[in-house]
Order: sequence, then C-alpha cells, then structure tokens
Amino acid sequence: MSVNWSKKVATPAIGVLASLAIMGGSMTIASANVNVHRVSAPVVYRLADDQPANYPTVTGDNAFAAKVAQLTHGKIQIKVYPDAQLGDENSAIQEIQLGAINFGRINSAPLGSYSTSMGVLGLPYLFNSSSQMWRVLNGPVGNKLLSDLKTAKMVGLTFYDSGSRDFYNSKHPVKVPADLKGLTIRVQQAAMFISLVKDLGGSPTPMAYADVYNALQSGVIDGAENNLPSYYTTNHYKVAKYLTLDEHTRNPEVLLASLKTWNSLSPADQKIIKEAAVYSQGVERKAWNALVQKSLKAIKANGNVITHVNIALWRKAVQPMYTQYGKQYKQLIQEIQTTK
Ligand code: GTR
Repeated sequence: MSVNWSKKVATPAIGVLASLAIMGGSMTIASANVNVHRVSAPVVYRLADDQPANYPTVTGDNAFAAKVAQLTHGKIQIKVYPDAQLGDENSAIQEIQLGAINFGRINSAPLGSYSTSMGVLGLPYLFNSSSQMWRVLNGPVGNKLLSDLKTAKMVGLTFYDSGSRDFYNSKHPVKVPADLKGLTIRVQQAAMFISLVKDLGGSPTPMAYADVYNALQSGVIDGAENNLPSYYTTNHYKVAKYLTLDEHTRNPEVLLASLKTWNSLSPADQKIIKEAAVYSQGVERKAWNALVQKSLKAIKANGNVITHVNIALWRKAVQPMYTQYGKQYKQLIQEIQTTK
C-alpha cells in the first residue's frame, strides 16, 4: 500500500487517524512516524520603545522579534511599538512591571530609579572609552546589572549602544561648566541627572523625551543633553544650535522582559529569547555606528556651533556626584575601573 505521507502531514491529527482506520492497515501513528504538527495559535507580545521606527534601538528590537519568531517557528510573535506609542519610559517601566507590556527597550538612566545597581551607569565619566564600556556591559558587571532588574520585576536581556551624551542649547556656546549657569536644561526623569546638571551649574528640568522638542522651540527650556543620533533624529539640532562635545555620561539602552511574562515561559523559550536578544545587540550596534556618522554630518551641514572641551575640567566639576553616590557604588565602581 502506498501512502502519500506528505499529504497526510498537512491533515489535522484526527483526519490522519481516521484515514489510517479506514485503510485498516496495521500501521500505527508511531510506527508510521507521521510528523503531526499541532499548530497552536501564536502568542503575541508587545515591546515598547520610545525612539522612532528608523532608530537603531528599534532596528535592534525588530531583529530580536524576527529571531524569536524564527527560533520558535512562529509560536512567539513580538510586536514592536516605537515612538513611545505605549507611553513614555517611566510609564512603560511601570506597565512592564505589571506585565501589561511584555518587553521593553528602555534607557538605563530611568531604570536606575527602579533598580539601584543599574544606577551606577549614570555616574559621569565612569568609562574611559566605548570599548571599555562594552567589556564591562558584556562581562560579569553587566550580567549582574541585568539580573538585578529582577528585584524590580523585570528581566534584563542585553544592552544596546547609546553612545555618550552631550549638552546642547539655543542660547550660546558652552565651553566650561560655568557657561551652563542660568540655562534651564531638560534631563531624563531620574534623580541622578538632576544632581549632575546642578553640580555643573545649570538648572535641571526633568521632562519626558517626547516633550523636549516643543519645550526647546517655545523657549520653556534653554537646552537638553543627549547622544548625537537623538539630537539629530528628534530635530533638537534645528532648535538648539549650540552643541558641546563634553561626553558626560554613557547610559546604554537595555532590552528587557516583564518578569511576569518571563515566568510564564518554558525554560526552552526563555533560552531562545535570551539568545535572540544577544544576537540583536550586534544588529543594533552596527546600525548605531552608521547613525552616529550620519548625525554628525547633518549637524555640521546645518551650520551648528560645535564646541570641543577640556574633559578634565568637566570631570573635576562632577566630582561631588562621586561623593554623593560613590559609597553606595564603591564595589561596582572598582570592578568597572579595573576592567581594562
Ligand atoms: C535617548 C534614549 C531614549 C530616552 C532619551 C531621553 O538616548 O534612547 O530611550 O531615554 O534618550 O533623553 O529621554
């Protein structure tokens, strides 16, 4: 008897049984080695990101989602919501904690208000270079920061690049910290960044990312601080022309899961998700490097005033931050500084 098995595979399980029964042969499902796929409905999860669709973090999110879909044969689908469609970073964090949002790509600065160890990344001039930062983030310290997020009901999966942050304003060139005096500077919604701008002599104003452009344009604030790709893609560079390359912090991005969602997954699916996240870091970092170059070109072409600074002066001005927070982070700072 010849059976067209390829046809049978596509038949629902009951249909296969019925047709075997009709055939009346001695073959059983097991001995026939029929690969019956029980296709269950895919699970659809949501991932929040506050950057626009063409930004490197969202490219990373999409690569992560595609890899998860591929490795789970479509069983787990992750839908990426860019542009803060699911809320600003603070509200996204809270929804992730509740499990209402399943995944997020969140900057480490606001995360520092929820998980203490992550806060260490907000210390200015913590790293000597980007390559040292990556050795730290992809080494034992980075793993500790990611896994400590569990205390805040989140599971850290991997880090994405966010370069270093610089000040910019609409009033005048800033070369030394004293030039920030009298300027109202928007900061992320995290206590450490309020201290940072105060120590440098400016007036900090915490505000959600999406509100910064209008606040700059209408003069509600004089300046802000961010990496070059954010300065460029938000069009802040068009309304705040004075850019200071002071590189005060390197606050990487974090791809994370809600602990609630994570706990509902099988160990095999958790492994796939972690693997896909690590893979997506490479995709994000490549897109990141390309956008840094593109941003710089556009900022220069726009005629912005770019000020280079003596970093040693700036580093000195933020030493009070190490007095204020250094004790709490003593061990981590030491581990970071000894990572060469
Ligand atoms: C960007 C980061 C955003 C957001 C923003 C901000 O560099 O990618 O997620 O944290 O900074 O300044 O609010």
